[in-house]
Amino acid sequence: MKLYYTPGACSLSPHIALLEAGLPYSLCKVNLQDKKLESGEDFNSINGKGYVPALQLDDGQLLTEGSAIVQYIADRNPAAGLAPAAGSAERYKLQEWLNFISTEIHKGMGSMFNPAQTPEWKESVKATLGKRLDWLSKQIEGKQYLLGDKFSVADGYLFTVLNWAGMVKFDLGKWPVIQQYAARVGQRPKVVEALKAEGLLH
Ligand SMILES: N[C@@H](CCC(=O)N[C@@H](CS)C(=O)NCC(=O)O)C(=O)O
Repeated sequence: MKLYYTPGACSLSPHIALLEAGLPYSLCKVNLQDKKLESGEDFNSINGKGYVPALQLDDGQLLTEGSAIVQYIADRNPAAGLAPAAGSAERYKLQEWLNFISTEIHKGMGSMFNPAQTPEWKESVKATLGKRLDWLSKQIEGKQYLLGDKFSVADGYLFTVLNWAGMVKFDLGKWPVIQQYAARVGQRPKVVEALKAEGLLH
């Protein structure tokens, strides 16, 4: 498998999943400014959506959308326990989490990187994110991970988007439970390995 990624972007989530799953993979860096690979090749010609993550499967197919990609990775090595079995009630809970992270956290947090965002727009995004984090904090309280005691691909994804808070000056201080959760996930050896590989930790 080959993961098209950009350091620190949401592609960190499948990068973490690949390491946690212990699967062989290679990385291919994408410059999101000019949509070029390091080879100079046009990324748009590989993924017409023009965004990361994208995972090239061993049969050559391209899989996009982070939530689908991390489930694909988890299912390649069920023994790693990164996702409940497909079809189980727990698997739908995982999908519920992935969708929540994608639409309610990722997109709001990600919008704050947009230089065209007006101060009013930013305030409105922060207010909505605040409501989501109020709720999220109550869900995480007393738990190690989103699904309970076991780390899943949803944790790698949530960690990835919470990790942007500092970069976009969104203070998580109001949610100590979420800060402790992010620190817990961030200490996992495979998460540290992914951060180092992307040049985000030294
Ligand atoms: N719907 C996609 C969104 C992925 C996404 O937002 N990727 C960002 C980086 S975090 C990106 O590549 N943005 C560049 C662009 O849209 O041109 C997913 O869930 O995987």
